[in-house]
Amino acid sequence: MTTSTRTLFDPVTVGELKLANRIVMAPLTRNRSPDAVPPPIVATYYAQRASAGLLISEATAISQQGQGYSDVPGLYGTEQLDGWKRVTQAVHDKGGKIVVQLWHVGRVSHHDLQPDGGQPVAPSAITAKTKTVLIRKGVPTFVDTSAPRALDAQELPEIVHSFQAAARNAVETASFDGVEIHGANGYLLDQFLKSGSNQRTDDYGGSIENRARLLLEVVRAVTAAVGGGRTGIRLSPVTPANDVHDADPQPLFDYVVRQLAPLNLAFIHIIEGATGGPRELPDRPFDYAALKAAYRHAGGKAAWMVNNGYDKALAEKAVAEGADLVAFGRPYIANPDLVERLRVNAPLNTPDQATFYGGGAKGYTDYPTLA
Ligand code: 8OZ
Repeated sequence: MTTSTRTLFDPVTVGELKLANRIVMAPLTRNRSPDAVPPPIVATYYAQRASAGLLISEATAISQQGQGYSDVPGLYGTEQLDGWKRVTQAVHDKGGKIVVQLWHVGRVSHHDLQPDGGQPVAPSAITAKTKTVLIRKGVPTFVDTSAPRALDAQELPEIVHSFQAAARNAVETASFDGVEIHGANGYLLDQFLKSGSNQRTDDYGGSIENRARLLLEVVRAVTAAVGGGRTGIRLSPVTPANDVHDADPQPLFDYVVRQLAPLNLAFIHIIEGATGGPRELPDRPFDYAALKAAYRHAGGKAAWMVNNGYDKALAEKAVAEGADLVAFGRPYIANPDLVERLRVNAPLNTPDQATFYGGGAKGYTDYPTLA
């Protein structure tokens, strides 16, 4: 539950987490973790941003099968967990809170990144018209994703287990404050949800209930391991990211949030519109107020986190109208002291697109603070 004060800068309790303010650093893929291990500079980067009420880590693979881009971090090996431990320690030393985003990319991968060079996995054998990033000789290159194979239903419990094990390791071994399940942006769980990528005829395809089944199994397994109060989920009802599309998203997502209501999650994180793009899509209308109402009417008490294209004015309006948390993505790349800048209405540094994915300190830990 949240406190009754309603400004961006007030402390708020979210599940088990006591946050200093309502400003969240959104998950941002930066491709600076060779061999899936976050090196020390990653700790520096997150610690620089620790004044956010909550940091959500970049998407982090729960298994090698769940990996889809070069040099993104993982949570499935000892060295990976040690690397993350360095990050959580640095953030906690600055008084910050950090959750890790649990990621399985599904079909958004390349065979070079898969175990034994095999095909990526998906609900159905439909190739996504999208690109992934491979870093070749240090140069990030966008390449087509590889044709996936359809998962056998018998493989799904192992995937649920991988989410659960990653969550447990994240909290118990790497000392994260919690986890966010990546259910958005056209990755595995979103691929199952949406009719354009899920043409299964078994218990995991067809009806809304069936398409939502894997996501809900994952949420139940993760909350059983780390507690609902340390678990959030990110959803993107209408994003076209990674070539996902649903024929009728409103009843699908209303159903999903109603099912999430009894699980006592810490937060529900909604991407409004096209991820990193327009907040309104004329060909994909969606009623976010109705979504939130469906969740609250079903008894859901999690903090409601909104994201996509927010500036201070829009964020203040959202909070005044009942959003509990606002996640900022791109502004956090270039403004480690975003909370302070928003507080004093300071100008924001502009992020440099050329250094988003891959590389070292340049465009990563070298953005200036006000002081
Ligand atoms: C940008 C580049 C690579 C991955 C997402 C994890 O969209 C991502 C991502 C974003 O959720």
